[in-house]
Amino acid sequence: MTEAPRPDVARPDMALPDVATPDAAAPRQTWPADLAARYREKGYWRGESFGTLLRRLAAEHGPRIAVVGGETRLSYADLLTAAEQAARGYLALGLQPGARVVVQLPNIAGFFPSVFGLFLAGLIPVYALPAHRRTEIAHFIARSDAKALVIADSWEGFDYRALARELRKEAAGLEVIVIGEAQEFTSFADLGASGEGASDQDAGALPETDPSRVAFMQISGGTTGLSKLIPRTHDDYIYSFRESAVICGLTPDSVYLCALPVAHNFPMSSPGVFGALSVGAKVVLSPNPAPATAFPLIEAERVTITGLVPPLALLWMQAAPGCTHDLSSLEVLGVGGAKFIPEAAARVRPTLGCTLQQVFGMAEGLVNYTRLDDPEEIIISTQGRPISEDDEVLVLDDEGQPVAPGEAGYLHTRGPYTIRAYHNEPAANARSFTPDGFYRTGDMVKQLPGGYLVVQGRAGDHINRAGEKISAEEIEDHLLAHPAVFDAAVVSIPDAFLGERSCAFVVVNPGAERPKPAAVKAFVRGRGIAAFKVPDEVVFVTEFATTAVGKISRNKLRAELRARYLEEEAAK
Ligand code: AMP
Ligand code: DBH
Repeated sequence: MTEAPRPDVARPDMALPDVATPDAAAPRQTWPADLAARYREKGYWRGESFGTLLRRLAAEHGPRIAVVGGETRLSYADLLTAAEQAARGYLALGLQPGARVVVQLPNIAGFFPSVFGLFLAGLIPVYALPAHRRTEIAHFIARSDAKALVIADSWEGFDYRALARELRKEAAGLEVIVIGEAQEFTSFADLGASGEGASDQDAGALPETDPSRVAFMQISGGTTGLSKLIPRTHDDYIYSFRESAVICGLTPDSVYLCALPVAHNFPMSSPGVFGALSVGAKVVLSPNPAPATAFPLIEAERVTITGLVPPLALLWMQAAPGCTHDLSSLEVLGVGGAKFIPEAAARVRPTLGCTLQQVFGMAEGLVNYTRLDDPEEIIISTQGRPISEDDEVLVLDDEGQPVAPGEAGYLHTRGPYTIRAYHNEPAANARSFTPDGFYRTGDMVKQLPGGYLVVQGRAGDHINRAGEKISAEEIEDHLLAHPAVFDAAVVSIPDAFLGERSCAFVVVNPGAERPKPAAVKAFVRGRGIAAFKVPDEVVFVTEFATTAVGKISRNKLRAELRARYLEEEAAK
């Protein structure tokens, strides 16, 4: 692997303006015309937007329950009414169709009316996670040129209004909309509440949306530097979750438990909350994924399907045997986000009494599933096969040549729901996409007969910590900001529970006093980033290896540090 150019972290808004469009920063996503025509012909892209989808669902399933979150139960009809009201409210605030709106919401029912409201208003959500903090949200706002932020008042002891106040210091015009107690900000509940009878006569006031345009932006876990924004169109994304719903056996009687953060691509779309809604099923939001929270919900709502990352699946398998809750309604457990080892996979059916479905996906597009009726051997030992027969998968060697069947190689892919470019990232785009439009996933896979993939590892330098991807480079940059730090390298260390944990190797400045590891961690956390990115371990070393020609590549350095650490651990 060649060393990637380091992005300019200090200037996240650096983008090439496009003079041809009025909104130069508007996200775009386009496929070559011949492929777009093919995807339409084959019925993948149906020309339905999220707004039209919700209207259709409300017409077909009106009184049925769509969303359960805490005490709130919304029918499909309720959801449409609330979303239309929100849409008018957003527009009344002066937000123009096409504008980006960062949405940072936990697993609460209000997620759905607020997001569908944005879709109906032609606004473009940018999904942040509840764990993100000042630095990350500021980056998303700057990179997307967002005009508004939608948050909850507070959640799990964190006050998101305080964060919004901080952000407003940098982005004075930022509109902040709060679900809950709004304080000085705009209350979501007041949006579009223009008095009795208003909704009927205003019903035609919402803009038309072109389904081939960008609907929202997801966040990439990021292999280098800061998270990149992933523009997904209505057509492509709706196809991915509509087909996922079929593959995952969803029917209107299904009940999907959203235990992972709803804004994450996996619980959002694989098949996720949108896949469930797309067939008229019921979505139940769990405030967190702990067995103590989720198990009572499974029993009370008769949950049939959910999705977890491997460490949580392990936790559930540990908790299930002794628990007093009736989990017998559970039919399918999707596990993905990181590699689920076969030994653990084999225990799912015996301990939880349901079918395991391995899910290997990425917010950039391609999603693979084991099929529910696959032989147990395939379910346990592979990460599934692609959704679509038009998902093109290449497994390539170091020279870019296809490997022999069954050999490990780099996974490249393109298809009807895999992006062709990140938003405003010329350097990353040149690196991550081939000239003929394949996405270089960075994953190492083996392809078995039938197209089943087995994930072997990956090429890039990120840490996959319980399904959360952490860019080594991003954390190294934060460490370098510490006055006592001369150099830093962050690597992944295999971890029995998390899959991987992060370890920061730090060289202290000559003359500086060596800080305590806890102080280094506190410093990184204090930089305003998500807690999951704070290094799990800090190891001080006297110097980093260099070669005769100067500094060795960071990838090599990280690999060496990791190898030395593992050797020392093994010798203990
Ligand atoms: P992101 O691009 O941030 O959405 O993260 C997607 C990445 O997560 C993939 O490219 C894989 O590296 C990893 N991943 C997702 N699901 C699995 C899985 N089932 N097994 C192994 N790795 C996975
Ligand atoms: O890890 C992921 O990003 C992921 C995992 C499973 C994903 O995006 C998905 C399914 O859609």
